[in-house]
Amino acid sequence: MKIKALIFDLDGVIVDTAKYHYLAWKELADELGFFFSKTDNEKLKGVSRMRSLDILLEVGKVELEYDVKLQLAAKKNERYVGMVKKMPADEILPGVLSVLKAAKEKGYKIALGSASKNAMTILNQINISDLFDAIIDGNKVSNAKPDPEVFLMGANELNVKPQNCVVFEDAAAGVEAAHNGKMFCIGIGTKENLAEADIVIPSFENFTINDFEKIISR
Ligand code: B16
Ligand code: MG
Repeated sequence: MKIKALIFDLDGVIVDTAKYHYLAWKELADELGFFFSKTDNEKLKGVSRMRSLDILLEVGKVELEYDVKLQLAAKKNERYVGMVKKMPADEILPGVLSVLKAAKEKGYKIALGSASKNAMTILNQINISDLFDAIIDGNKVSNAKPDPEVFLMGANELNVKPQNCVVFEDAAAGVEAAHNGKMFCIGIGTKENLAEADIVIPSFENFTINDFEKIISR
């Protein structure tokens, strides 16, 4: 593999925003009168905002008109953004910053490939937007993961062929998206959750660019 670019998912890879998503969704479920558990929240990882709402409503067995759903999604997002904007910069996950910087120094191109429409807000909040050569987020794509659009758009903006890109993903839908785009995928998490990933690492903690190069030279 001649790897020239690294594409990072955001939520769950660079920063653990899942906990804020959970709090905001749970508040909505509480208001609608049902319990939304942390286990249920796992199903929302990597999934778009409106699809997340549909999953939440399925859990609560609640059926609503589309207009109402739009209002609820907006309400949840307002609460979520309120929390994210208070997030301190040191919430960037351990090891991520050093891998990003080392990759850049070694001449790899770096892109973000996230389903989130709030990606810019989050990157600015943790002061790392300057490290990316391309930022593809939920505002730019029309097809959610597992569609490969977000990663293919990233490769295209970087001017690198998909087969020369590696994707870092924490969600099964994202791993599938990377593979649908013919990209090698390093899962961040557990083998149980990310069985389809080419290799899984628990996190970037103690992970170096040399470890990365060993993986891609196999
Ligand atoms: P927003 P990622 C995804 O981000 C999250 O994993 C998912 O839980 C969320 O619903 C989605 O972004 C949309 O986020 O409501 O901020 O647009 O993992 O693809 O970086
Ligand atoms: Mg993610």
